[in-house]
Amino acid sequence: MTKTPYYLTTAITYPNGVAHIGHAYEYVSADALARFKRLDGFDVFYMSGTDEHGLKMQQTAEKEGLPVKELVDRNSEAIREVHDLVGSSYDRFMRTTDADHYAASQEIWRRMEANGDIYLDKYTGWYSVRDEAYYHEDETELREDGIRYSKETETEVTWTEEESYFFRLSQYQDKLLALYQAQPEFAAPRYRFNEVISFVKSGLQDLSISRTSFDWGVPVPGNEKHVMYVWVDALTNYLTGAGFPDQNSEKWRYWPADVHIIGKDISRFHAVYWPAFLMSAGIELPKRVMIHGFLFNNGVKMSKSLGNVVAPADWVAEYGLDAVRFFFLREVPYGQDGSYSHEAIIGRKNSDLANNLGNLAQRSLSMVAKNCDSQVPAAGEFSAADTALLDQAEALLELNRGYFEVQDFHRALEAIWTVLGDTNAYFAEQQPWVLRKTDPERMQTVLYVTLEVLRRVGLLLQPVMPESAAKLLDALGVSHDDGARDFSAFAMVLVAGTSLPAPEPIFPRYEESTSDS
Ligand code: ME8
Repeated sequence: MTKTPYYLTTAITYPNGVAHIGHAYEYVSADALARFKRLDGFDVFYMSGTDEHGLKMQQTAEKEGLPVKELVDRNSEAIREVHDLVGSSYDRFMRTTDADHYAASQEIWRRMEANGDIYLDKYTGWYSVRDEAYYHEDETELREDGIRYSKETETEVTWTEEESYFFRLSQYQDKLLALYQAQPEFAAPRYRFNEVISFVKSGLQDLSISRTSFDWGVPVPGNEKHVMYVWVDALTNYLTGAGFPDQNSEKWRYWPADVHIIGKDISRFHAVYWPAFLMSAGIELPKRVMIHGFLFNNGVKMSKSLGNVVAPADWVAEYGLDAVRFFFLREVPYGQDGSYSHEAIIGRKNSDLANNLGNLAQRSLSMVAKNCDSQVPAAGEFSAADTALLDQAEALLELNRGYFEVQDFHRALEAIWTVLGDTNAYFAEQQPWVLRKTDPERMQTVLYVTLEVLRRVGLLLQPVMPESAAKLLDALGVSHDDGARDFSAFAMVLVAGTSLPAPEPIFPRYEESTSDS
């Protein structure tokens, strides 16, 4: 049976610096979705990468005294290392300096031009290099320091006057509004999508899409004095990944993308400019743009000047990778802004992971080791309580599918932890340690039910905590073969008599170090 293609992307990170914890958040959330879909039998293509052109990159290189290609090579590699560090299982790491990306960008340009949507004129107005974005005068303000800033992003803007190609964005207002009407799920969450819709309703002006004052970009076909505005080539990376313009490429099966995962600061580029470019070029639109929120350090924005920028490697070293991944996806409702603190992370690690899951696994597996000859026990007849719990665990797959489909990661995890809470209550109520003496057969059934719930939980936790979930499944004697670890294994059950390894703690508690150093 051929698998259904599923294409998801993150934003491509600017390699003008290193990737911080906000970037890692984006990679981990996309990765969890990619892993979920793979386990659920889809033909997944998950792409991330780096956005290497534009004035910002050129200026950063000048400041560092490096040729710009050297800067982007170095930083792109460091960003890829952060992906690897956080277990991000990308299928391609796109670099916009890759040769096939030049070809794709020039082709989309030609198609927009052929459609009559590109013309040459002169741009006069404000530009933020930090944001790589144009602003209208009324979107900026002159501050006391004599510098003009973008009101929305608080970045410095500079006056720009140059010959430029323009894209007839103004012609797309009605078409975009019709798209939003026809596809209410085109962007999410709703409140962020509404901001986009208001922006479009307020009127669209043509967009400057080329620059002549520097050359670090993709040359405009037919006029090499110009390089493309960095966002034209950046957005096109999603097509490059799908083999564009070669529609006979085996990669083309992935287009249109199922979801672009991006942060709230770039929703306008993805939900306004991008569909307009694609409509103009006669290319199918992506199905969904999922806009996540920002992570704040104890409620405060991360910034170099405040010295509160967190390196993903520090967190992984301090808390362990899976606890960090779990925290990202459990703590903050996806789409909303969120805050992190040391206390919040160890709260999740100790309460959800060590207590509710780790202890349950450890207690039940130790009893099995001692009293059932280290083998999956045989279940007798199920009581109403047994059946209710097993049914709840079974239902988790459909629930998780629904939540992952709309990137509601915290709800998916919440549902799993509700079942774990009920399983802990069941374990306490059934008292298998008492049954050991009074009714050993019933004890076996209770342990079997507990292990079977843990197996289903272990299967579903693989996308979020790959390493720990694998350990849990190992401890339950789940085979690595025959699809026993993908979601089709929801149709199976644990087999009595399967031998189990000696139980080892899987989710250790975080202990505060007592030294004052
Ligand atoms: O915008 N919390 O690149 P970028 C959560 N190159 N997410 C955050 C964040 C935070 N504190 N800070 C940044 C760009 N992000 C463009 C994208 S796509 C064709 C081009 C997110 O390196 C941000 O919202 O500034 C974006 O989705 C991603 O990190 C890369 O940001």
